[in-house]
Amino acid sequence: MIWNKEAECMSREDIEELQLKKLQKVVKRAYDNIPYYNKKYKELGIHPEDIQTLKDIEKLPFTTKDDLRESYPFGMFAVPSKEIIEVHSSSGTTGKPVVSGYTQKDIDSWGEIVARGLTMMGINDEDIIQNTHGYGLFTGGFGVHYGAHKIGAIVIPISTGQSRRQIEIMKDFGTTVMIFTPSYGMYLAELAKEEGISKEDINLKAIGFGAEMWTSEMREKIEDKFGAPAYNIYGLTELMGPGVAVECNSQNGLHISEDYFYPEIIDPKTGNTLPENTKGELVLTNLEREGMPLIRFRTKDITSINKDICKCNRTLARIERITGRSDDMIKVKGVAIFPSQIEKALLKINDVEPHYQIIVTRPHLMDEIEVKVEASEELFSDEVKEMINIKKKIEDYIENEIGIRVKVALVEPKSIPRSEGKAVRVIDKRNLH
Ligand code: DLL
Repeated sequence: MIWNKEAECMSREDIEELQLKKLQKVVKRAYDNIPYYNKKYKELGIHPEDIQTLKDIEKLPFTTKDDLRESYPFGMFAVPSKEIIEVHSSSGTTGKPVVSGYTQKDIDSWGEIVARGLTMMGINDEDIIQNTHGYGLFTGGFGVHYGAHKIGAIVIPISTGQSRRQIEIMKDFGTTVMIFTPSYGMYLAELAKEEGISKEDINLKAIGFGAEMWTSEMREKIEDKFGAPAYNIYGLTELMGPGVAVECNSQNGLHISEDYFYPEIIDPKTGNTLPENTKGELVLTNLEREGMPLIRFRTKDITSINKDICKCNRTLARIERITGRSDDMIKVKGVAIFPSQIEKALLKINDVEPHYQIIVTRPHLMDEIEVKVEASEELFSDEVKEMINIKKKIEDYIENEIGIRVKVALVEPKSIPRSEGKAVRVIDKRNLH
């Protein structure tokens, strides 16, 4: 099933024609109504009429999270506040949070893109969706909720937390779809095991997961523990929330709703646009947004774009699973490290759980990194000798993945704090910001 065949299966030519029209309109709207864009474009001598082709977007400057912070809270709104009916805000691990404002039309658009995504995962009006994303300033809860309503499914707005209750409800209500962050999914799987509930006791058809980075090994574990395929949901508060891009049942990239967002990939260092199928930083432009249209927003997320027609017949371009951030890289001894690489190494080892934390310190002007990893119950009750062997093995595997040796500390099972939203993987104690 395709939710909106007309929009999701257009020819490339038609998509581009539509995008150009929308781009011209949105640039003019931003220029006329948002002081930030007006000032910036005037300073650079840019006028909305300069956009004659899609490529002309490259003439426009980028918008960054810092620009949004400077306009905190409502400075980027393009409409009078009486037209804004809802606001959300990012979790903001660094600095002031970013606020996003929506008009009624924006909320409808949001429902539409999530409805497309849920349909891609094979979900329909017969399904029961347990939405564990937080309902609040975080976009996850409400975004999925609007989409679920649009397709007419039953949504259980349980939100995050009450974790044992989540398991009970899954079983009692006959949940067919779970929506969670990968780290919360892993936690729920662990609790289900404790409660003696197996995947056969529940009847899941699909899992929608996103909001944080994960590895393909993590997906395999989740699919195995819950006995259902898991589909990737991508989004960000600034542009809308979940649903900007969603994976279809081919599980081979996430379809981006190109009639709502114009995607580009740039070299994060030079800002130059990169060709299709090349990895770089994703830059997004809102094509439809009324409340807060952003133009060339630097997401810092590393991915690539593929415009081939998908097996599912959708023509909407696909972005590859996000594999890193152009800014969360930890540099230790000059080596760039991504948490996902450490995760990958850990998932290859049986005696540890994929619950980990990376602690970065700078004790003597030199960066040091320690990876805390939870031992499995079995290993923990074993002899010290066995623990030492495993610790060495983990150090070897990580070294193999990232090229340098890091200290590993095996910690007690369940001692690393569980997250209900995004896991805190890196604790940077260097005070570099
Ligand atoms: O995390 C929106 C969302 C909610 C997406 C629920 C999916 C499900 P923010 O809190 O603003 O919004 O965080 C956005 O999270 O720039 C990425 O770095 C990361 N992110 C989001 N989805 C994925 C994903 C929501 N599927 C930031 N894979 C983004 C990897 C993701 N990273």
